[in-house]
Amino acid sequence: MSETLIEVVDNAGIVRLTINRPKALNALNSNVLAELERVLVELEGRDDLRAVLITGAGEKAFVAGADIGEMRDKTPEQARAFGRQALATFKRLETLPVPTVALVNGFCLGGGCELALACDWAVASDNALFGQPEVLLGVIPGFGGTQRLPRRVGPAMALDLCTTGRKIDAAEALRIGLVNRVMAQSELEAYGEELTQQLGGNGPQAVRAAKQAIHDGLEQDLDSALALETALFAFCFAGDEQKEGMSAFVEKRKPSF
Ligand code: DAK
Repeated sequence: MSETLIEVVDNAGIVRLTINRPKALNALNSNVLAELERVLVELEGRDDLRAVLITGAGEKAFVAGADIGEMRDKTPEQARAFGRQALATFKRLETLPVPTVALVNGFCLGGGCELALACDWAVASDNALFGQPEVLLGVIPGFGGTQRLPRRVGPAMALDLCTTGRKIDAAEALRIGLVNRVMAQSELEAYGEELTQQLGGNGPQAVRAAKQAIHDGLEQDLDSALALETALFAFCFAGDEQKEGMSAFVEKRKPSF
């Protein structure tokens, strides 16, 4: 029987995905990417989806990058196809309508860092190492790193990381805004669970609207983006969720979403 490359655990719409190639530090080869895409396509259509967490198997790595052995002999055309496959998959992850959390439990390099960048949240263990070391291999990031990294941390730091290939520790990743939280590795799992439960417990329509407003708004000029916010704000009043949330506050009870 073939190995499960992406383990999926679904707890009432809070879905945990584990990239399962620990012997290769969860490096992304075409099979992993194809399997990830298949799983994401299934998740895309689900109305009951609340949050998605993605992590790497084992205690050493989130993802140590694209699979170097697989890439080594590629022609430019094959490299283009590989890059397109990964970009399409990462776009699916980025545009899932619910919050996505990268739980970074170790090496987060190259394509691994790019995978984390395609998530809304990144939470890291204090032994995690981040970087875009592609120039050390004679290439550049090919899974969105040259575009998502500057949008996350600014062009100066993105240029620093992409042209030196240096690795940064979790504390520096936190300082530059690459990750949201850093903690001891022993606390990471519990925090991931707590965070996704928290995200999943909030009003699902409102959480989706907040994500859409931020993601889509960043692609627009400010006036259009503010108009989008108003439209989504008004949309929140169209369903039961806002009535329940505000009634619960007035009635001094917890909302039931
Ligand atoms: N690919 C394939 N195998 C990898 C790997 C990777 N990225 N990273 C680690 N492994 C494998 C190692 O080969 C080793 O396998 P065995 O020898 O045991 O069979 C196993 O994982 C354990 O690794 P190490 O023995 O090296 O473990 P260490 O603790 O000593 O070192 C390390 C850990 C993460 C520092 C080291 O493994 C390392 O430097 N790994 C490579 C990190 C890296 O350079 N990542 C970026 C890869 S490039 C594109 C353009 C560019 C890209 C993609 C597409 N297009 C335009 C299409 C590039 C993307 C990248 O991500």
